[in-house]
Amino acid sequence: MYLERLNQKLSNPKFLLKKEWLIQNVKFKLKMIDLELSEKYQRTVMQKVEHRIKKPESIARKLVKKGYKVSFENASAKLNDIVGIRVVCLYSDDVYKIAELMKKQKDFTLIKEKDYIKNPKKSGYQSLHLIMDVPLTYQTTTECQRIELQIRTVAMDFWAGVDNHICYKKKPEEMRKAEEDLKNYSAVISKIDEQMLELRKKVEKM
Ligand code: 0O2
Repeated sequence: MYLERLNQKLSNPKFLLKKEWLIQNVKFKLKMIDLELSEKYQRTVMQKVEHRIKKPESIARKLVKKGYKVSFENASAKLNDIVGIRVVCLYSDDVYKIAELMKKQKDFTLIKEKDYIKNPKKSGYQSLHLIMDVPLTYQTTTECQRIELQIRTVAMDFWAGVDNHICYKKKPEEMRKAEEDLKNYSAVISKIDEQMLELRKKVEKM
């Protein structure tokens, strides 16, 4: 019944329109950043930008996991990633360039930064997360809406995709070996990212 009520509220047209507006607002900002960086460095910086609105079942699961009652109010107040936007780029230094420019946006407020590149998660997951509040103004009212922006390299994204498929949110015993392997591959990914960056820098000097 809780899930049904949550479902109803999450499929409300006004709710969905606001989320769509929020996504477009952030994507425009990212497009500006991409143009600025591409002009400055004379190469493509963002490889892809994608978004998703978290599904009701996933919201409910996350609320329960965090020890909250399943409700629309708790979802809005307690979860940072009902709207998630992901930017994927080639090189690890681009991740920080994009993040710096996002943090400079006067109308966006940085709530939390999680650097899982400098400090990967136990699983081996690497990505930079910016939790931000974005204002949406309609008539005389401004409402802040939260987003989770994930910025990472193609290699980190590849790793996360495989982890999502094989291990993440699945915890049976037989996954132990796969988890261990994935953790090792995360270190390999890190090394490759470093080498690709060195290679780019070498070529830039030529
Ligand atoms: P989904 O299905 O991608 O939406 P907090 O922000 O501290 O209140 P939260 O949101 O659990 O708590 O923070 P965390 O750990 O930073 O995770 C945020 C998101 O990062 C996750 O959202 C995943 O998208 C991604 N993530 C985190 N850890 C891993 C990991 O080990 N492997 C993979 N593949 N992705 C990870 P959701 O809601 O868990 O999942």
